[in-house]
Amino acid sequence: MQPLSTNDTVHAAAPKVLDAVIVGAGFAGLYMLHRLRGLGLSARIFEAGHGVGGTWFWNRYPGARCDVESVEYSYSFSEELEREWQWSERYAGQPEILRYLNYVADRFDLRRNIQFDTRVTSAVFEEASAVWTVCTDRGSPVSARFCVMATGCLSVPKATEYNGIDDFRGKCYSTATWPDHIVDFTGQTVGVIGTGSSGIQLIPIIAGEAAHLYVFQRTPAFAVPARNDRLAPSAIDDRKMNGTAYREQARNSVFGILSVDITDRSAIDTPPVELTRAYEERWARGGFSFLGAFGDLLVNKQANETAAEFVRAKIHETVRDPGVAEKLTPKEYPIGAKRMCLDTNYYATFNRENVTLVDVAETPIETITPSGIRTSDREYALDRIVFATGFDAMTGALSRIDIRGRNGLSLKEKWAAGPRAYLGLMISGFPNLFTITGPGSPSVLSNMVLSIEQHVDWIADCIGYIGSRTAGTIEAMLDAETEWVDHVEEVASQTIFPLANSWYVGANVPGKPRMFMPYIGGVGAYRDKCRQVAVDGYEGFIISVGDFAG
Ligand code: NA7
Repeated sequence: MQPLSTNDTVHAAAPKVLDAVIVGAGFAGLYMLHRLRGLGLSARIFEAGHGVGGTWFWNRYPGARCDVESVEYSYSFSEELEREWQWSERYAGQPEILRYLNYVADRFDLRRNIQFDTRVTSAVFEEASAVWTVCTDRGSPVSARFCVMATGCLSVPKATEYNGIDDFRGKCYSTATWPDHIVDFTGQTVGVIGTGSSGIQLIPIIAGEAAHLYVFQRTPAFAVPARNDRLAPSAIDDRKMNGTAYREQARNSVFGILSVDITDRSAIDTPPVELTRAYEERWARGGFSFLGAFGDLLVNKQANETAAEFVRAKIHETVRDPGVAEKLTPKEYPIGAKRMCLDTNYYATFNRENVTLVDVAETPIETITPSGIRTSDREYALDRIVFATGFDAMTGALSRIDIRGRNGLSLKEKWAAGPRAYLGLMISGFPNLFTITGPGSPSVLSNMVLSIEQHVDWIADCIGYIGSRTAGTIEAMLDAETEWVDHVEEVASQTIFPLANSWYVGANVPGKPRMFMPYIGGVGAYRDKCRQVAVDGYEGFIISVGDFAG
């Protein structure tokens, strides 16, 4: 491809056609920019925040921490970067991840092509010229041949479903848009709504500060110990010695996370004493390794129940009040079907005098009042309310942008019954538009950074290939897309994942069509499929070659 310009700067006054617009400056957008610049292309990132980091820029609530181990949840594309950066803990906290992404942005000189504080409002494909016109809330529209959505899977907080927030006299916070300063809960009476990963990380910390904390729980979560710690020197040395091999193994594994360490044993065929021993061993290890204890936990309900029972017993061992323990115990869905949480003092927090669990499945929240929260049986007077209520996952960020493909077709219309994409990478009817970790790819059921790198590399290679043909376009074929969407559904139906009302199926957002969005066929198998598609000349895609006007 002939680069239309190099060294694009965000202040360039003259309107022009960029090679690519990238939306979002998180893990995905930063690496995408680096790869495209490496191809000699002009690219610009638009980023709504005033810094890099994506979800790690916004989710700065106390206790925010990644649940995938730091040595795995990091880029592998640069050996120099791997050598230079040293993680301090087994699981990196949000501040450290944000420092890392800032370091990456500086290290690879990425900021000069990022326009911060700018939200993309629309992206429209102009058929005559085969370019995308991208509008933002700041400045003139920009045209680009390729449009890459690096918008994140968990980046749009779910809208609040309760009335009365504006009348609340205290202060409200959302974990997903936490202020950029320390929020002090000392002496306050606080309510936290939501007990997913964010709530579970935040609750023990607020409990340590607040005069009283009310936890409003709708669905209890399964949580296993995180066992976070400083990274031991031996672990650091081991990574230095064997890091490259570990990365390669991870790329060919099921989740892209080696520490899950899935065995091929079946829980069904294992005698009870051995089952308990295996679960105790994984419980002591900490993290998602718990779900790797047996190979059938995520595909067989009966096997899964043995792990669920083990965790239920642990909750009852930890929480002194049996009534509270019972309310904290999940019974309605298999363990892992909703994202399992990692516990650092979460269950134990309910032994504190200043913490009260409010079961809002039993007594639903009716409204926010000027002085607190009213449930069906009483009002709770509060100084602060924290919403840890989750995200419009996987599709939220895309549906907020008015994206229009061929014949003015809007993505919202196309996805009215649920998201449809080929390999989670491209959408039929939307040429030259790529979605990094889009629906139908392993994404949130994998190591996000590893999956991001795989998508970025595939997209960069594809753009290089298409770009070498004069002003060409690439677009998913409808048949290939349909076949892939059916395959994603079929694979999911053989697992326990669809059995919960989770955000994986869109069940957390009222009115969102129910559809299992991530691909659970395995990161390794998925990579092979993507690689083969490319090797076969982009099988399942239509490539148009030609001179378009403009
Ligand atoms: P999650 O996992 O979606 O958790 C949200 C929590 O908020 C969950 O317990 C929800 O209960 C609860 N919730 C949501 N809406 C309401 C309302 N209206 N009333 C009461 N409770 C509500 O989001 P997180 O931010 O914790 O974690 C998201 C991901 O980030 C996580 O999986 C990791 O991958 C990182 P529900 O289960 O819907 O009954």
